[in-house]
Amino acid sequence: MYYFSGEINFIKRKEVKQHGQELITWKRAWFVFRASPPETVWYKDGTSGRLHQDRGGRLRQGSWVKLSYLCRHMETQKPKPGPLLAAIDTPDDLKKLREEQLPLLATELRNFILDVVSVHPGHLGSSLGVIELSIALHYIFNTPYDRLIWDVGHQAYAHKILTGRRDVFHTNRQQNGISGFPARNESEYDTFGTGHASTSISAALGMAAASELKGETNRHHIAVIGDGAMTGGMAIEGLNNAGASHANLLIILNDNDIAIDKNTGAIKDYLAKISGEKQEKNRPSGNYPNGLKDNDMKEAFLRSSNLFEAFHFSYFGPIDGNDISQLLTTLREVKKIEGPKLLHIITTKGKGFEEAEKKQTLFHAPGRFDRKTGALIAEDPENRITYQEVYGRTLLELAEKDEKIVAITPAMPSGSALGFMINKFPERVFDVGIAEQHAVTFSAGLATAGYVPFCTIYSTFLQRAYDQVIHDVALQRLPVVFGIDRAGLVGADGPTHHGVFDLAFLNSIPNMVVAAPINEVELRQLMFTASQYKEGPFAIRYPRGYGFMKASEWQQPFEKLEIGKGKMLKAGEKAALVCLGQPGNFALEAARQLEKENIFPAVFDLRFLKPWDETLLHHIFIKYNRIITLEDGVVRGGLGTSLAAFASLHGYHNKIENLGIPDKFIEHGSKSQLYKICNLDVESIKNAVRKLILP
Ligand SMILES: Cc1ncc(C[n+]2csc(CCOP(=O)(O)OP(=O)(O)O)c2C)c(N)n1
Repeated sequence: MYYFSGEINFIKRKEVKQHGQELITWKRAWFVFRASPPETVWYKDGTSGRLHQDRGGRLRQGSWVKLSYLCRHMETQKPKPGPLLAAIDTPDDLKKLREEQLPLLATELRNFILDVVSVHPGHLGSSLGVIELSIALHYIFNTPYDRLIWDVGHQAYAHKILTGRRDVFHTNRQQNGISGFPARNESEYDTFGTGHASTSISAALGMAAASELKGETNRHHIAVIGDGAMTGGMAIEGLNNAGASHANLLIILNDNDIAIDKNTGAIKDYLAKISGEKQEKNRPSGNYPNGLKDNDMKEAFLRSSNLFEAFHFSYFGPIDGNDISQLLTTLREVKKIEGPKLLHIITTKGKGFEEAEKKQTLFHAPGRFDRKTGALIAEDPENRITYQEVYGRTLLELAEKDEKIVAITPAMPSGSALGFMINKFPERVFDVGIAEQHAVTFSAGLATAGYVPFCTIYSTFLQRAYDQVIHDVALQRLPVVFGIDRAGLVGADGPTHHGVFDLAFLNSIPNMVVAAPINEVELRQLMFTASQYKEGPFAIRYPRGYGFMKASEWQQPFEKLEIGKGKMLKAGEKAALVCLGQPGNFALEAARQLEKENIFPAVFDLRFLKPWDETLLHHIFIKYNRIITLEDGVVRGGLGTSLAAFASLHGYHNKIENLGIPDKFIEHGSKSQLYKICNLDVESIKNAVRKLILP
């Protein structure tokens, strides 16, 4: 059985020829090769080929892939675990190790994670920081009977490797591979699916309440939550609820003093204070174990925290969370204590890899990097620029012209490229913590006072703030600009992070403008247009990563766009491709390629879902008998079903096909793989047009 899976880098431009004919040229190709041949090989330009396996199990040349070239790279893909780790398939195997062996196991785990993540990109620093904790928890507790929940879940790699996924860990975040986050359908050890922050306390409390109802008094429920996630509203709601209960709940506060970027807010300051100051030794109250032995442990147990005790939690710590023996001793004692309790541990994000410790933000999710030096291996952008950078740079330009422009981010300043504005106008950028609901209402407050807030939130996290968008912004027609980052399919982060619902959920809110740029210039023009719009909220959703234009082309002079106006991108006949946002580029390419088959679909870009261009829509329905809609969002409630409703309302009987995200959750994989699954890739669009047009 082969488990090859990963990425090949072609250092030089390479041409593969067959029968003297050039079939494909690339600089870089991705491949996925798993169990049963033949498997599809995907290339960056969206084309695919096939690999074959001969009877002896050796790969041989497929129709046009140069095998010797591929094999050389593929054989390096599967990492080898150290001897202790190689023997651990479940936590029962872990428990067979002696305590003295655990630090060595931690080293092996660290090396293994680094070997894999340096080649198959994923989250890194957070997992490196909790390796000792992961070992200690599975060593002391009886998982999966005892419930362990990882908040956000991006730090759960060691947990995954220790719970049966070592041999598939190198498939992490790839299509058909394991998820980058805990997922209930992947393992019984993943008791709760995570990806979004601050949910672990509520989920663990719910499980603890269920155990109480069932009389399972010996069952433990453990939520591991970072200092960043602890600032989220849900975490505080969970604390509030749990503190008034008798739940057998242990919260482990993993305090590494950083979120993705610098952590912000008063809780952060408070944690720093209680971590640093000499604590008073006489705790006023609490139910403490008697068997405390060494001085360190006594210290840990005798400390106090006003904040968590105000929530009726027994507070322990802070202790060194990268010290296995301290963790083991403390967890053994804490385990004996009933009711809600919180253990505060201090860890180092990126622990054990120098570059990751030094550059913690960069190594949160670094992409590919040199395993030895930590040097990042830059993606080859082919002289392109990301939408995020266009957004960040444009926002700065706008802010330079208008002092009322401010930016808001819920803990994602780097991800959303707000650094440009932070450098120049730090006082006009508000990082409000992992607090999307608050971010939206806070923006609404700024708007009431005449400011022009660019509330910049990833599409997937805006889901959290739906009521705030409706109640605090749209209902009051407050001119908040929503910069909806990473809209559409995001790729390897998978279903917890795909930004595919925003079109549908914003579409139904009155007073909203909802726009999606087809390219980088249009993003810029929409931002300019939105900055001058005073009638209510204006949402601009743009995709993750590189766009379609050359890096030198995006910075066009500002131009105000007519709100609600779409445009024709390509004239045609019989069929019309009606697009919203970046899928317009795929539609254009499909239409160009179809010309060779004498099929000439027209291509339209609506640009605005709301208000949309009714005049243009009537024109399309009258002129083109067959219509295909394309959107990088769920069809239900988005462009697709809205257009069908429009047809029905106006008595049109055109044949309509809707391409977009179907009514199911889309797994992780590369963006091009996922587009294909959703029939949004060029080939699928061509097929849809052929099917609709040909008799
Ligand atoms: C609701 C939500 N908002 C934003 C994010 C993006 N995000 C992922 S990890 C992270 C930082 C988490 O910090 P912390 O809890 O301290 O964990 P650490 O990475 O430091 O281990 C953020 C903001 C998210 N996952 N969910």
